Amino acid sequence: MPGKSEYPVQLVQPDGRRVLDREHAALVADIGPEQVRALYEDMVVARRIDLEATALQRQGQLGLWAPMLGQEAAQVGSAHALHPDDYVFCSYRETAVAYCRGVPPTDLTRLWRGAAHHCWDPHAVNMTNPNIVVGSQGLHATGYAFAAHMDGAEIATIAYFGDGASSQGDLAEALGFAATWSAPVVFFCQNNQWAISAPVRVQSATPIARRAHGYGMPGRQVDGNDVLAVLAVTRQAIARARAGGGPSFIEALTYRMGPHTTADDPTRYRSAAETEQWARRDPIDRIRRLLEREGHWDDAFDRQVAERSDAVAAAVRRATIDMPDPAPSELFDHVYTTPHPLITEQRRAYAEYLAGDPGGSRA
Ligand SMILES: Cc1ncc(C[n+]2csc(CCOP(=O)(O)OP(=O)(O)O)c2C)c(N)n1
Repeated sequence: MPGKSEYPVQLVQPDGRRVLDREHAALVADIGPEQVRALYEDMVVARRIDLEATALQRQGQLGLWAPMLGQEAAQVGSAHALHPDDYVFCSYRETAVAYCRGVPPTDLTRLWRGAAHHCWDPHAVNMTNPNIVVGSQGLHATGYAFAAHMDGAEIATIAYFGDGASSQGDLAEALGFAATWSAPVVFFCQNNQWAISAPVRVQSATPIARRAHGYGMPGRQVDGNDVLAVLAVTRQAIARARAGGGPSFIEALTYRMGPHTTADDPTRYRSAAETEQWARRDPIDRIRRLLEREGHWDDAFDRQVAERSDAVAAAVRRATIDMPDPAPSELFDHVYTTPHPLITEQRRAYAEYLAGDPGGSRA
């Protein structure tokens, strides 16, 4: 039997009823109806951006997209726990986190169109760009956090990664270092049950959060489709890190409702029954039910959120399609910070090739 502290923290049930958990409810005591509506709105807008980007890929406007459909509460809840001076180290799926950090929605698709080297300016929002190297962001977050700690800066970092990434050596190194050196980092695992076609049961024989204890840091599971519960546990972990208490580990139990990326077909490896079961725990429906039950839902609000989502999605679509194609030679601009003879030669040869003389004078 797991002890009480091993049950996933939950504050709102799928039907919208509150859970009696005074300890964690106290961490979000300041979140009244207006703030719940704001969390709801962020989840709806982020989902709309995500669906628009998926459609843009299907229409040939993006090379690839990694949908976060179903993971809105894990991302919006945790992002709202962060301070502006905290630093986010993400994977490739944190669209809702980026939106909550203040990334202009029109920047979110830039990299995925294959027409820019980055999506947004990381320094403007204290959040790295999409990172494809699975698990590496744990090391980056730990290094930044440790440096901040040595500088005496009272900030935290947060590393977002998936259940599959928890099997990477990079993560093990990051957890070990962060714990022994008390680095102010929060390891935020979105356990969305799948790493492409590999189910979570092949990643870990115990709940992933329990592994944190072996490294010497608190680890806690949370219902990742419950935005208030995620906000509560992330606030606790961020406060601990900022106060010098060291790292923590959060495992948010959620579900990737869509494909791994637009290049994937999940019907090849998982059942419709499983997906339907998780659809009944939809994070957005849950907060709508809470607002309805507690008398804070009305048609005007519903309309206002829908109109805002449509406007943001239209702006994302326009900006994506209007993105200018870069000059082919830009490919060589960011390889080294200073000129390099090999790159200079490659740039010259490529320009020659494009000019229709692939062999050039050496042919
Ligand atoms: C170091 C490394 N190994 C393998 C891959 C290929 N790869 C891309 S995504 C992925 C699965 C990651 O799953 P998970 O960490 O659970 O995150 P999710 O995609 O579910 O958000 C893999 C193996 C990679 N990008 N980087």
